[in-house]
Amino acid sequence: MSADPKRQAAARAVALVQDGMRLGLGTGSTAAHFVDLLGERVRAGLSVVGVPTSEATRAAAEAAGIPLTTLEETPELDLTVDGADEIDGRLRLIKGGGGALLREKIVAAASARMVVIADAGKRVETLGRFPLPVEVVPFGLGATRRAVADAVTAAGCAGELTLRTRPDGAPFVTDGGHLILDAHLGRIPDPERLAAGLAAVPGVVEHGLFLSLATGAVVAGGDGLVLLGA
Ligand code: ABF
Repeated sequence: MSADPKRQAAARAVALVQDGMRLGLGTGSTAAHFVDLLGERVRAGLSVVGVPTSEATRAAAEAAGIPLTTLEETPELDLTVDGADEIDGRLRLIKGGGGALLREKIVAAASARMVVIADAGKRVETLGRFPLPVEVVPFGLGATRRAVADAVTAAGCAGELTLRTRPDGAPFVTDGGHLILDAHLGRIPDPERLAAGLAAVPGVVEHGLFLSLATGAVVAGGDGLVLLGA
């Protein structure tokens, strides 16, 4: 077996895939291993269809020979396999470091099961060390930013909001044409409260707290493969 924990986790998740499944295909370097390994099984005769969560994953899945569909054609999925930036002991996640959180959340919510694949470094006691992405529409950015800051404070958190930029300094624009505010909070004592507060802000399209969405996780690293609910 591969020594790379991300690939180990992906390989374990590929074993959960059964013939005929409708799959959500995640984004990021761990999910890329899953797409690669799933492609091997498809080329060996496995029949599945997948909905990609980003243009990057669409390209990788097409290159791997995985048949693709859309949520218009296939609104209910059996299983989504995706990475995460943080995962706590209750399978609550921070996602969106790669900027694909909106499609990732839509696809996860359309899936009967969502299995997270990650290396052990992603496990945390308390969410929040990783900056929480908040996807916003460009219109009204200043006002939305103030409202997001108020929601953060009301949820008992503190920290800076930064507009995500590309390496050339231009604003990072998501696949949906939106911007991302990263909330550097350190710790999020009540993720449900913060999620509700952010969702109530006009101009916020989505945020990176994935709560009650993951049904299982495969975490690879120090202790070997650890399955949480998967
Ligand atoms: C996606 O990719 C994101 O939600 C998350 O931000 C990131 C994890 O990337 P990696 O697997 O490369 O650490 O799953």
